[in-house]
Amino acid sequence: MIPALTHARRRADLTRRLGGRAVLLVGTQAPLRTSPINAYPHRQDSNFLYFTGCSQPGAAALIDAQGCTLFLQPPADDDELWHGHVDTLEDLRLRYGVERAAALDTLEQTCQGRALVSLAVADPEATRKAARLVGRPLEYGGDNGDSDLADAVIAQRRRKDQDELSELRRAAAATAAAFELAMSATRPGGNEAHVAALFNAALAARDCTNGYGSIVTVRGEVLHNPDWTNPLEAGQLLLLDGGGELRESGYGVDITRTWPVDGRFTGRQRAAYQAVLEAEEQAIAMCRPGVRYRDVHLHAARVMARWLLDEGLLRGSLDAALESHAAAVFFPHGVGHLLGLDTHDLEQFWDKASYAPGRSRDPHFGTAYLRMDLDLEPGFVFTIEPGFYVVPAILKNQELRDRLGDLVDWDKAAGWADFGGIRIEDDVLCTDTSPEVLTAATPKSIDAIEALVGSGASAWDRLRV
Ligand SMILES: [Mn+2]
Repeated sequence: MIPALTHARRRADLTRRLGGRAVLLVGTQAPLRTSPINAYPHRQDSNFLYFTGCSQPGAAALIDAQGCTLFLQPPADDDELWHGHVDTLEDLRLRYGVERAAALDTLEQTCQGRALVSLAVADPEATRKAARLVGRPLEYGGDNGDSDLADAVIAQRRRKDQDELSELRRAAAATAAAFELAMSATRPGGNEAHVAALFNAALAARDCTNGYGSIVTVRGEVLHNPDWTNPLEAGQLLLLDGGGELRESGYGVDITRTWPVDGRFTGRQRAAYQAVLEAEEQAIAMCRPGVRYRDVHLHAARVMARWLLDEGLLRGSLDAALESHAAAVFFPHGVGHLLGLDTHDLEQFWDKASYAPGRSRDPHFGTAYLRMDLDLEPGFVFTIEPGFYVVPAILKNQELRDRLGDLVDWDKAAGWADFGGIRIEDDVLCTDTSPEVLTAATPKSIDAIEALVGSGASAWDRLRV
C-alpha cells in the first residue's frame, strides 16, 4: 500500500515542477462488457493512481498550489443494498488524504474559467471530458496534452521511491509463488489453460490480479500468444510470461520463465536455455548508473550471436553477425522496457518516456523493437528479457533471407522448426552500485527448474477434466 502522505508529496512535487500551474487529472471508467451492469473489471489510470491512490471509476482530481480536490461520485440511495457499506465523501477525503472531496457533478463549474493542463487517458470518453474542461484537444499516446506536464510526470514516475519498491517486491513475491505452483503442476497431458488457471489462482490468493494477459504457451515463438488452447506434450517447452499486480496500489511485475513440460531439458533445449540465461545474466550485471540501455540490448544480442555461431545457426565472424544484426533472426525483440504502475511503464507517452532526447528507434530489424534507450539512473526499474525463438514467419521472410544471405544457415534453422521459444525475464532496479533483481526468487536455474517441474501434481490432477 502506498501511504496517503506519499501521494501528497508527489502532488506537491508536481505543482513545484509546473511552477504552480493547476492540473486536472481524470480517471477512467470501466469498459462495458455487455451492458452497464456487466463491465470489465476496472483498473484506474496509472497517472491518476500515482498522484491520488484513488481507484474509483470516473473520479477526477484538481491539483494546484492550494492542494488537491478529489471529485467523486457520491453514493446513490440504494448503493448500500447492492454494495454493502458505502463511504461518504468525508470518509474518502480522509482515506485519500486530500484537502477537499467534492461531488463529481461540481467538477465542470469548478474548472470554468481556470487555466488548466491535463492528460489524455486510455478511456476516450474521459479524455473528451478532460479536453472540454481544459479547452484544448488531448490525444492519447504521445504527449497526451501539455508537454511540460508530460515531462514532469515522466520525471517523477521513472524514478521509483521506497514505497513503490516495496510494492514491487510484494508483487514479485506473490508472482514467484505463482510460478512455483505452475511449474510444480506442469506435466504432459492437459493443456495450457490448466497451467494458466493455477498461476492465476495463486496470484488471486495473494491479493493480486494479472497486470496483463498472461502468455502461457508451448508455442513460445509466438511472442504475444494470447490463447491457452494447446495440449502439453512431453518434449515441449512451456513459456509463461505473467505478473501479479497488487489490487490496491496497481504496482505489478513482469516475469517470464520457460520450462520443459516433462521436467527434463533435452540437449538442444538445455544448450539454448543456457545461452539465453547467460545473455540475461550478463545483461543484468551491466545495469549500473550511466550505462546506455541500448548497449545492454546489444550486449545480450552479442552473447546470443556467439552461441548461434557455435551452434552453426549463424555463419561467418562475430563482427559480421553483429554488424548485420543477424542474431535478430532468433532474438527479434528488444531486451526490455520500463516497469512500474504499467507493465510497459509510461508507454502512453511512447518514446518520450523511454528514449533519451535526441535518440530514436534504430531502423534495423530487431533493434527497432527496443522499447527503451535511456542512460540508466538509480531508481529506474526495467525488465531484462532476452530470448531465443524459431519463428517460421521470420525464417521464410524473403527480404531477410536476401539481406542476410549466408550469414544465417537457413537449412540448419529449418531443422530447428517446432523448437518453439525460450525467454527469461526479470525485473531489475538500478541502484548506486550493483543492480538489484527484484524478481530473483522466481526459480530460474536449470537445476531448480528440473527439481520443481512436475513435483506437485495434486492440484493439477483435480483441475484436469
Ligand atoms: Mn516484459
